[in-house]
Amino acid sequence: MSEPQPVYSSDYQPPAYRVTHTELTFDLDPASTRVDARLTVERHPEARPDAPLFLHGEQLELQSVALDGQTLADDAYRHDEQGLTIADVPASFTLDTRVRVAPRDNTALEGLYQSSGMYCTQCEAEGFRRITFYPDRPDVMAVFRVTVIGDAEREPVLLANGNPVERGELDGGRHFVTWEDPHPKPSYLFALVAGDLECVEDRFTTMSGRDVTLQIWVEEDNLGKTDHAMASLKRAMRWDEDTYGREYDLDRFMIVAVNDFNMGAMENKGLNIFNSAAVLTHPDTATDAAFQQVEGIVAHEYFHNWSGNRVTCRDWFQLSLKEGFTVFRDQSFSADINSAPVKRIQDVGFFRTAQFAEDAGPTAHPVRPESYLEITNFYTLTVYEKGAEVVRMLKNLVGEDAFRRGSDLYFARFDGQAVTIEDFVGCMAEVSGQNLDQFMRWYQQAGTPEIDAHGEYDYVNGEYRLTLRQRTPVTAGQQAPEPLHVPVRMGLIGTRSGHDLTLTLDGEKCGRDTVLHLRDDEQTFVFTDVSEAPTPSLLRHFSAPVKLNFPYSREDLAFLLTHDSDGFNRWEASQRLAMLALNDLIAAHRNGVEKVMDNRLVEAYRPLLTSRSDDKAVLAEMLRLPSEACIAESQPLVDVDAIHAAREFVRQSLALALRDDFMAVYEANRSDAEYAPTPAQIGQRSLKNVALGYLMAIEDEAGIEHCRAQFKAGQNMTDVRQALTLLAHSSRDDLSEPAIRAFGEQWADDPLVMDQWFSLQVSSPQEDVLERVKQLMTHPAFSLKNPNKVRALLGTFAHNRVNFHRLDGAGYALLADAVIELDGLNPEIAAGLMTPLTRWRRFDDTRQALMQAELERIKDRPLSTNVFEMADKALG
Ligand code: B3K
Ligand code: ZN
Repeated sequence: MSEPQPVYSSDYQPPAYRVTHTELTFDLDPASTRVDARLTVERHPEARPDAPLFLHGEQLELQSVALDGQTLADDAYRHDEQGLTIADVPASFTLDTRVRVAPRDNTALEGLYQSSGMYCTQCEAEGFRRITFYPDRPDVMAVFRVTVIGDAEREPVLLANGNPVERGELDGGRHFVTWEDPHPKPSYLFALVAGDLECVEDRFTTMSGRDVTLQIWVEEDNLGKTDHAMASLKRAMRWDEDTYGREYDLDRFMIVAVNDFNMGAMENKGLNIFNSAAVLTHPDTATDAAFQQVEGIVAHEYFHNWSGNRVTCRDWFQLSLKEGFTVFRDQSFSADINSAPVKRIQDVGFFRTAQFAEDAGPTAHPVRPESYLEITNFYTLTVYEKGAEVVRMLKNLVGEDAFRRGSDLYFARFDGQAVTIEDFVGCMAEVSGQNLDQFMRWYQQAGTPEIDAHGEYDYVNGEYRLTLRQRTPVTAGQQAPEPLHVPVRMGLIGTRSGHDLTLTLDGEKCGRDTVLHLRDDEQTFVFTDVSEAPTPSLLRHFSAPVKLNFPYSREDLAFLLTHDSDGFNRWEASQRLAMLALNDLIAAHRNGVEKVMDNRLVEAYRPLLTSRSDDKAVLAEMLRLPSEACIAESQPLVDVDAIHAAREFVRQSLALALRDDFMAVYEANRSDAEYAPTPAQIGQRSLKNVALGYLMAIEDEAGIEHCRAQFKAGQNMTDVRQALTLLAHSSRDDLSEPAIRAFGEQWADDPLVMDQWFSLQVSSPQEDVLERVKQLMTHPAFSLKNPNKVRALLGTFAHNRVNFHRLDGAGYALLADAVIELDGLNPEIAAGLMTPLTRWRRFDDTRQALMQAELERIKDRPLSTNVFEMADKALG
């Protein structure tokens, strides 16, 4: 195979031909599905008359091509690995092609494939070219009419985008349904589903009074697991009307759950296809976290109907135009209907761990990348989550009101078009009158900016001078990063009074909380009329995706932890305080010095445990120590063992010192109330389970009894799974093994619960985990062909810090073997799985050498472009 060629953003050319109408007929068969396509094609008025027509097409068995009804001879076109080129075509014409594809053999799960016997599709980004010959690019938008023919018994349900317009019986026990989608769409939004499915139906009346049918299609056994997704969908539809003025635009909205799916879900027009893990819930089988995830993903895909479908991307470099904006929209939705501070704390906690790591590694790229080998590798935390942070900053910069006017303008002006990030930001600049040119660098520069801050209080003049200095690290392809426009939300808290002080900046009063605009490398902000020495509360709500350094003392942090009026920053203070203690212990471990617990952390925790705060979820987050991965991000070089030892030491010291308080919290927060995924209940369970975790860290006898009882009698999966995880991770086999066995037997027939069973076993800190992974790979419920299983078992293991990074390299070898094998089946999942190996430069010499060797072993194989690109970048 020839070496894959990069695609560059700067090479963009508008399409020479557009397709106005696309008519497809699928005659379904597992081994040989016939796909007939009739495209109505027009040459772009500005294209050269001799421009050839190019249609993408991969892994298609071509049977015939006809232009305006005339079958083309073999020498009238060229057919190669990439597609079909016809040199000589008129200005407008129809093109008929017939191809065959084999859904049964499609293990990559891109294009048309089979999952648990049903047919389904995944076309974003470039899967449609595995279905038929087509200009498979988002800036070609057509109206689709689709006929699906299947076996009336095996596939009683035949779905595609839009509305059904015709159906009927055919010979040989076959039947068909024809669907029409009136909204022009790019090929990546095409979808088809066929199988033996049942549906749960509901209705929604839109703000203009239109009646919409809502359907969730599932396998019969799962009919009892759709309530929460349906309720979430209706909430999301209402929220988008209230918050963005966006109304749904078809007569029906369908969701289908499939078991084999590469990611969470896909926003195909009117026919969203979901990983069953992202739609099915039941209190007995899904945790609170899963309920919240389903709510967020259902909303996310629904919101794409406007941010993505009605207004789409000109090319795949603009991916964050739809993804960053839609993640921001789903985060805002979840914050609005749940606890807003907790949502922000959880999102930021994840972001700073995972996206910061990506931004600091060899696969770092800007929110809008400039080149790629394989676009599938760019559905990243940077494009999605950092992209969402950039939209959040925009909103903070232009203000709530202008942001809404800007989004209204964007949707109105570009409805039905394929556009760029400039078009979006341009609307915000236009309505707000602000110059956002410098802001655009957020889309162009990779790497996490660092801000060093320091402040000085001048008693005599009542002035506080805050100096902020920013720098963005050099990353591949970006040697001289330029200063960014950074919104820094902040307040000053009077150290004596404990209250937010009124701020006066440049002679202007600006309330008790303001946004500083940092634009230069270094800027000093002078606050006047500062009546008492303040402690600054900086980067409130994490107002920019940066690392902020401020020389806070432990006393400052203990003070902020109780007095900051911003709930997010109270949590932030708890994490910073814990980090100071952890850093001392990491150093002690490395230097072989005896570890001593920082009593100030204990004293900061004590009042939290007795507080009557009604936001139990925030409290739970404050009591949770930073994860090992999060701690690792703050270290210049990752010392896996020292981090683990330090964190365990802090956990156990806190548990010993505050044992009775943790026990009291645990006991006070048990409840017999019927399960509901409400913020209040979720917060209470979360706090109770954090307390149980501390008790189990010291294997407290009464704690163990509580844990066993909770496992046996738990009223919901949240409690059962938490108890099981604690038992499974304990050092005592008599606690772990019987519980693991009982749970595995009880849930053997439920694939989503078995995913949890795989995952909780291999996230254990105990030493036998690698052997367990190997053994579980042979378990009948495991399959390398199912992405959820791969993520649950191998993905979880690769994030198990102590066990994946074993000093003998066996963890790395196991992952590399899996990547190689999986690459032959599903390149997208294989490439994602190898991410932890790409971070090799962050570790000690021994581990670096071992990881590098595995990457080289991978790279020496014949590979998919996906895995090649990852290995090449990692080693490059
Ligand atoms: N847009 C899809 C992602 C498709 C990824 C394809 N490899 C899901 C989402 O972001 O909503
Ligand atoms: Zn999305």
